[in-house]
Amino acid sequence: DFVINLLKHPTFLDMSYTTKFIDTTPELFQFRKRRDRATKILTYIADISVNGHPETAGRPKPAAEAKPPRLPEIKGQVVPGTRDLLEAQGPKAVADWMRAQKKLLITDTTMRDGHQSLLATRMRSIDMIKAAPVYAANLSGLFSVECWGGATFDVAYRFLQECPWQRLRDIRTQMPNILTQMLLRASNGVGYTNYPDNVVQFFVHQAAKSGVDVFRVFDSLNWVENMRVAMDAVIAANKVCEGTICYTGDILNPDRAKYDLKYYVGMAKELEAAGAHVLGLKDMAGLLKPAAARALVTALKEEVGLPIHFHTHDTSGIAGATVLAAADAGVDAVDAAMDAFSGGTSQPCLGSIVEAMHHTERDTGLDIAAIRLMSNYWEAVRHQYAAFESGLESPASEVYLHEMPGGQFTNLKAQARSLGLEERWHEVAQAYADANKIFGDIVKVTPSSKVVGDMALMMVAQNLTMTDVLDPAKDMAFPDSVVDMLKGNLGQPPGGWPEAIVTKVLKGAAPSTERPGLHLPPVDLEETRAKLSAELNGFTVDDEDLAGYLMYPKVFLDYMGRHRQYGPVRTLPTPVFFYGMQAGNEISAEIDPGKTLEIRYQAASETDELGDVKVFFELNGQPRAVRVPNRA
Ligand code: BTN
Ligand code: 3PY
Ligand code: ZN
Repeated sequence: DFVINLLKHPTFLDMSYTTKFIDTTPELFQFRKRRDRATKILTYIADISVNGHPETAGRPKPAAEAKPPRLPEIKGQVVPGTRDLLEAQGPKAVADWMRAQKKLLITDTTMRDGHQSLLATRMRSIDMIKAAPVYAANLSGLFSVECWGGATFDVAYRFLQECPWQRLRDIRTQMPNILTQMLLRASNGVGYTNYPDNVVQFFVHQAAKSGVDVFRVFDSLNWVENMRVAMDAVIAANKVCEGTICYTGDILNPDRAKYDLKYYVGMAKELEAAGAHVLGLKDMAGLLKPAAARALVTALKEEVGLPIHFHTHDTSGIAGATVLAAADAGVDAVDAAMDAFSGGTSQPCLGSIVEAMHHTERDTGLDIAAIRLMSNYWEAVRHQYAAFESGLESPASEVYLHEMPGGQFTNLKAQARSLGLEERWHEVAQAYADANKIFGDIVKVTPSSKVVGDMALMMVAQNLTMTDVLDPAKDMAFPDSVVDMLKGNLGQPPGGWPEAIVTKVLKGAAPSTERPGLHLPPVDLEETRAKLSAELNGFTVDDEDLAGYLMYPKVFLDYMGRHRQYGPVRTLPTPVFFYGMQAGNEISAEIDPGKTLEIRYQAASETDELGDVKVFFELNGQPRAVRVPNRA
């Protein structure tokens, strides 16, 4: 098939090809004959074994002696948990129960923010799905497991070659008694831009159907007006709506009066009036200091009738103290990551919080031995992702200067590296703080944080100071994201955008101050489905696929293209997915419930005259060979 494609290709026929032709002409590999899924997976393994995975090239490798992750034993029956309460009595009953009981409730963030903040969001579904039944049996006292949303949606399709919806369904099935939780960027869905209202509604509806129980809904500028569509959709789905405040600044600092106690209490009341069941307090950068947490939680408990769920990051190294202060002040639930996925830009340490509360009024009731064993599993999982570690070595009080979200920190560092600015990281941190001032001191969280990051990188790369940027006489080209934000396309920050920078960036054009969704026409869902299906040669596009495509059209199509070529690679063990196999290795991959491929890697040929390598496998005891191009 390959040779036929090659011989018929116009570039080949007119002899204009170069040595790169085969590598740069993917249609040569589009064979008419449908290959079976086993062959596709073997092709993937062969390709990675011969060429390496593009994402791990040049990165640190897992230690040779690293042990495979071992799951803790299941202890006893699966007993009813928070999910059973939601199913039986609905979201209001969950909120009432949270307030009425004394324990400090715990959300485990390992499967979402933990790896998003430590491993560039690269944890694969298989490592989570295996853990889910152990959570159900041994950790049924958790309030929730955050395992979806944020950056995980995009990264699953884009980098992990797997379907985020399937991950959700599988976790849900394997862990039926604990609430699942997602992070939703309100009208920005799980993307970086405002979507039409009906797309947001469709997405929430599908997420609820596929298995999300608790939706933490936030807006990247804290604009409640821009949160209502998403919040209403969650409420309509009869799921828990956690209307969320993003915390920035410092309520104890009189020089940061824009975000003072009154501001947060006011926003909390707006969220309560908007119908939130739970009040989320999202400290995405880890800026809330212990004394401020005490004051803020106390005030919110007095002024608002909702249970409060606190989320923070340990970038500064003192998030544990903040959690304890919040607990003392009566916060109802807190987020933490399993020990092996905690600390640094991630959440504070779950096991240590449980220990700290033990034998106090607010004992969590969780089994510390079960937590330790679970964390041992996560520790071994983390070792498999050595390529994605950030190398951040210690806590950093610099976070109070730049205020970068934990989930952005390592990403921005990688972006700086790719621009040759890694040596100038501390300048980037300062420029990030300056860019924030230029925009009038805003909340920085996806997607507004990305805009501030883009601005900061431009300032450092072009040696621009804040004065340069604000100078009306000094002409410059701003990043697209900055232009878009100042046009009003992410919404309005408290007090509006500063006039001078808007005038300069928009060159006098008038910005919009209305809710972006007000002017985005609804998408015709059925027409989009039909077009997408046609583009995919008649593939049946279900609601999950459609919702994925609506969030990320190109990312989704690229995913589908690779899926056609490589098949269900999500079923491969993580080391094989990233590094392939070597002669003598043997693995199994369960491609459907009960249908398992036993794969043994035998040998690889020399590269032939077409530039291909032939790789020999044994598949369920039968010899199989596949041919892949050697791109090395
Ligand atoms: C990715 O693109 O990062 C994940 C999907 C895997 C794509 C495969 S990896 C082997 C082959 N070489 C490439 O450069 N892409 C495909
Ligand atoms: C996300 O939106 O992905 C975040 O983690 C924001 O904190
Ligand atoms: Zn977070």
